[in-house]
Amino acid sequence: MKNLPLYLKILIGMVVGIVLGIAAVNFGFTGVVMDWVKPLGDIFMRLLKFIAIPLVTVSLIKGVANIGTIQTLSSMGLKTVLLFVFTTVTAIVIGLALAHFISPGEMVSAESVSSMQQTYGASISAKADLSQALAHGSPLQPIVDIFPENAFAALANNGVMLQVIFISIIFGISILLVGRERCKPFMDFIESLDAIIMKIVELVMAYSPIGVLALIAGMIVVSAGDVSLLSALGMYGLTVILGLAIMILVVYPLLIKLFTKIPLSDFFKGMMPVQLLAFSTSSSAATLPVTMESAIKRLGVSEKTASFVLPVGVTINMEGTACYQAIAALFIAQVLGIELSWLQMLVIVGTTTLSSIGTPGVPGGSVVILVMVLGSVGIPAEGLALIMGIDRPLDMLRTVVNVTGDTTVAALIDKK
Ligand code: DAS
Repeated sequence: MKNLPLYLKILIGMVVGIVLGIAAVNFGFTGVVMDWVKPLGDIFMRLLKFIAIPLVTVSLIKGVANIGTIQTLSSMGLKTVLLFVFTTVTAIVIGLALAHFISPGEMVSAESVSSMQQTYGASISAKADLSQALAHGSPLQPIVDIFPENAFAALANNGVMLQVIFISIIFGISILLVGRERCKPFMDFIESLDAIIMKIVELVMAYSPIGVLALIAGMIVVSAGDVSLLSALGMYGLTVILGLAIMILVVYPLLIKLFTKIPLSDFFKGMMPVQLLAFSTSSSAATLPVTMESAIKRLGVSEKTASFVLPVGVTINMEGTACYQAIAALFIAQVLGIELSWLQMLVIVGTTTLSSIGTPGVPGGSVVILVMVLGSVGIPAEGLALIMGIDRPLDMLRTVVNVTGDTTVAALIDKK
């Protein structure tokens, strides 16, 4: 068991949690699960929330500051960042639309949804905050609320994720304007803090099999053994796969067809080895050497463009991850019975675009960042336990989309 890969341990934890929850409901020891098992899941949620704000802050400051060290002000740099944002927002809109129309989370029975709401305190407060702000403040109140009155209070107070994002971005932009040289001591500090936080994420993820087991067992008991949760989870997985497939089979080929001279057959053939490696490693960073070689040798992208666009893409461009995070956020809201307003959907587009800039390419990185996306619209992060069990196969697929997106943008910049 010790040598099993983490994702398998999480999957086993999820299965054991489901069996334990169903057994507790059928054999009458739900109290034991709620008193002695569920708290282990609460600890896991606290650990994720504890590390989310430092991770978001450091990875966004780094992400924004690093954009500036790669001649963003050059025309290629600016075009590259704009194309990354365009393709990332496209992926998120596709994800939100699919999750909205398929509504995988609404397969959960109404009784389960209401009991989940009571237990997990579905903080509809976010919606209330937004509607209260709209009711009492000006329509721009939610925008005003993004600006912190006190940076330290904002970083300390878990609930104002949008203010944390604002602080991180304004810091990153200011580092660009002051100049990296003058900020070197601070950036060295940020780099080492980043390494420490990554290690903490690793330690937190080491506890995740227990955490997921405990959270899932608690959810099954709370929903009185209602297994519609599982069919909802299956439909969620299919929704993510559909969103990723649209990116790979429609969006990228369309962009290649419309704006480059690369024959689609060459594009698909050229991407095959890259996609296979991305699928098997689940890491865009590990795939980068093959992505570079394929872009240059098989797709005819110039070395100058490939060696600029692709390393940046691996760092700040993750369309597969962005599409998945949008679907996951909506799915969890649906399971917890939270109706999201269009304004909150817009906030998800914004935070998911930013989170995909800051998502570290470490196992579980996108799960911790998802805490930020959920937090930005007040969705309780407990729902993460539901999706973590099947995260690995979806991670493999979204990494394939990430590397294909990077290559497509490189080809567009090169106009080959
Ligand atoms: N595995 C990440 C990557 O390397 C994607 C993710 O975690 O969502 O692209």
